[in-house]
Amino acid sequence: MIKPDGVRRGLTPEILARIQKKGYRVVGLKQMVISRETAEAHYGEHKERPFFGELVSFITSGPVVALALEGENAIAGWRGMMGATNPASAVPGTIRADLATTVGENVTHGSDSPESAERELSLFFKADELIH
Ligand code: D4T
Repeated sequence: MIKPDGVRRGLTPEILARIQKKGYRVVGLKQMVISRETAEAHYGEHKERPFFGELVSFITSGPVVALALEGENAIAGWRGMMGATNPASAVPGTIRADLATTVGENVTHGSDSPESAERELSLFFKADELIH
């Protein structure tokens, strides 16, 4: 997902270009504003964390671009392309190192397991919206 900061800053084409150059297939792509209810479901695992409220406010603060990517080792590979959650610790060349400065607004999100990918994709896409 390209988060609202990334979309607001006009970084969508830059991020899509990185995905294309890497070689992942974009099987779903949708710009949308996430409802509070969907945001709370999406970030359910962080419910007890002190930053949960801010996280939900931020992710619903403007349009995001939801992406469904396919490719060999796409989950680990995309997380590698994003870099560490905190841009200050991210390795140069990663999206967060190159394009972000704060942990709260770190441009992109990626599912961290096949189970979370399945859960998250079903929050944002209907089955017939994906091209396989
Ligand atoms: P996401 O889920 O956005 O891909 O991020 P990560 O998988 O890299 O990181 P995470 O789950 O630990 O955090 C989710 C989300 O919360 C924001 N965040 C995180 C924050 O605002 N303050 C914090 O202290 C932390 C740890 C950033 C990403």
